[in-house]
Amino acid sequence: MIDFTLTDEQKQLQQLARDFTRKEIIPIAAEYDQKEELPWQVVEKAFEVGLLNIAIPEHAGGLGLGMLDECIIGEELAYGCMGIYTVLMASELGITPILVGGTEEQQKRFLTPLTEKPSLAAFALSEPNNGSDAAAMGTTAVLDGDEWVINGTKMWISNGGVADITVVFATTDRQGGHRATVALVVPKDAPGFSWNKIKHKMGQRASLTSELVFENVRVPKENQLGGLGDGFKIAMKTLDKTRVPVAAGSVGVARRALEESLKYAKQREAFGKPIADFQAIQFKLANMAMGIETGRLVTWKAAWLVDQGLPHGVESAIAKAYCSEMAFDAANEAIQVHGGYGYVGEYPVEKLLRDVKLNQIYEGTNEIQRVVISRSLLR
Ligand code: COS
Repeated sequence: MIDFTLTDEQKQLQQLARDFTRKEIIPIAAEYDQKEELPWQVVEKAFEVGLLNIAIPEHAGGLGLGMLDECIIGEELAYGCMGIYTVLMASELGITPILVGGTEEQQKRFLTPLTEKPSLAAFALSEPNNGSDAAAMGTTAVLDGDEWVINGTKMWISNGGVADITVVFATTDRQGGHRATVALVVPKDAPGFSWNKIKHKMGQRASLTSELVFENVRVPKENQLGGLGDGFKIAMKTLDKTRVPVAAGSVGVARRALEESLKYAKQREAFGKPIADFQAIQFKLANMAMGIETGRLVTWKAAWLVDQGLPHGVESAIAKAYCSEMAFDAANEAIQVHGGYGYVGEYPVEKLLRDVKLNQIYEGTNEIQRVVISRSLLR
């Protein structure tokens, strides 16, 4: 049976996120984009209303919301600002390896504190010289008695440094490939752990992106998720899930692009009538609507598969790649509809394009999504 009806609870979550976006995100989005600063007050308010770290299961003190819930909320938040949404989304990304690879005791130990005060998690896989070939990581973990000692540098880490906990992927043998990888939970205050903010990003400037440096950082063996050699697979299983909220955010950006374009096209006149009366503009609007509708469907389908515990890696890759490209096109066309005004900061559409460009890159480039999809076709 197929049913696209949202439950009453999901409708309430959607309304909550929509109101939150209108009240707390839209009014400050441009300012924090310009300042290149993470608006911590939004994290605090999201915590207050129950929109932060929503995937933490009930046994660890959280709401235990599902992936479809996360996508419904994510579309609304990203409508207001993709960068601010990334702050919250990246925290769910940081939580997910603990859900995928952690024991119930570890989930309680690491995640319950995140339910007690406004706090973020982070996920540290990419490195300065290594992104798509994730198994070839250079950050090392050496066992010394009952402790892991971590050395190396991670790059492009959302919430990096401000997160209370960071899941760090490291290798115990650089020649050992994915079978020598390990996933370790590192607390923010671990001695030897430092970070540097990456500045002058093109977009998503309200989200903090950092380089993380590990110099003989020690964590107890109990902070290891899964077994020795499981690190890479935990990362892959995590990304198979967390690419879906990237797709949902992209749909939110595309919806904003359409709504801004509709508003402008009805009010701007050319040749004696609103530009919305011209088929050249109408077709752009129609194309945006077609992309949003199809994008939301693939996203919700992938989310549903995650929630059902069914295989979802290919569908999440399709949703992530399709939606991020659809949203980039929608933002680009929104600028075209706005003409010169779209190219300057006075209208929000140029920010949509800058922000959503990253959706084609992070959580695996869209080329990597096509690797995942085509490998499954050819298997
Ligand atoms: N779930 C579970 N296991 C998986 C998996 C998945 N999605 N993908 C691969 N594996 C397993 C394989 O089954 C294989 O296991 P065995 O050796 O036991 O048979 C192992 O992991 C290695 O798989 P594979 O050889 O396919 O890995 P590759 O090195 O070829 O890498 C890609 C596969 C390219 C898909 C992977 O490196 C990737 O996703 N890269 C992008 C990383 C990324 O998204 N970075 C963004 C960081 S977050 S901003």
